[in-house]
Amino acid sequence: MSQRPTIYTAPSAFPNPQRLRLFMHEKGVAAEFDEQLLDMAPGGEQRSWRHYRRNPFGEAPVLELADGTTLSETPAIVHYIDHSYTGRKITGENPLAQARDIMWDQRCYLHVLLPIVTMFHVQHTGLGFKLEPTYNPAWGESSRKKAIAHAGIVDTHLADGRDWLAGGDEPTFADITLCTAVAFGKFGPNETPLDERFEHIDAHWQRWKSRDAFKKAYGDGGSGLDELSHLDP
Ligand SMILES: N[C@@H](CCC(=O)N[C@@H](CS)C(=O)NCC(=O)O)C(=O)O
Repeated sequence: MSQRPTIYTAPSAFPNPQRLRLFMHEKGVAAEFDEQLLDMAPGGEQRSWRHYRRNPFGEAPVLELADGTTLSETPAIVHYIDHSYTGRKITGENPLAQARDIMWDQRCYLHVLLPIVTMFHVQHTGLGFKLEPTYNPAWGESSRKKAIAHAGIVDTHLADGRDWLAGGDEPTFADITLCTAVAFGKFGPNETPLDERFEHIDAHWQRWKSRDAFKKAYGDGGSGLDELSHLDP
């Protein structure tokens, strides 16, 4: 067993492992972890009994500590690493900042990213029928409308001149979630480019694209987005 912690992730097109990867580069701790890429599709390694032993929900990302302890759910992994390693607290420096980060993260995750993910899974059969039992285009279209409507609320929040959702000088975890939602909206069949539709979300996306952490996190060339294919990490 490795003496270093391991993160089980996926190519950068997959938004939840990418939330973790972007966080780790923003925190500056990526080099302290071993990273194992799951193939996701078509092999579906994440749906094998080996991975179910790490995470009974069969999803990525997963953190495995050197003693074999496993953690799943991106915010839980992020919370653990943010508080176990030195450096800027990406999830907020004090209780109020942390609460604001959770508030905006929940809004961006539940009301923007998750509906786009749902659309991908039910409208385009996502990772294939081996993994996705449901094909329901109407559900997908409803999810898409939900994501767009709620992105409009996020855009209005960003319109007061702030750079980042919680109002500070640097991005917090909620901004990471919004970034991956924008990227996934632009991915392949999703055709929901929130940056094209919303001025302040576009500015937020452009701000992300100029950050080192973004270039490193998306530098694998696995995002499926042409505009990120020439990143120089
Ligand atoms: N709530 C989980 C969601 C994890 C999740 O949906 N991961 C996706 C990748 S973005 C996955 O593993 N999908 C593969 C599958 O469901 O088979 C988290 O925050 O980590």
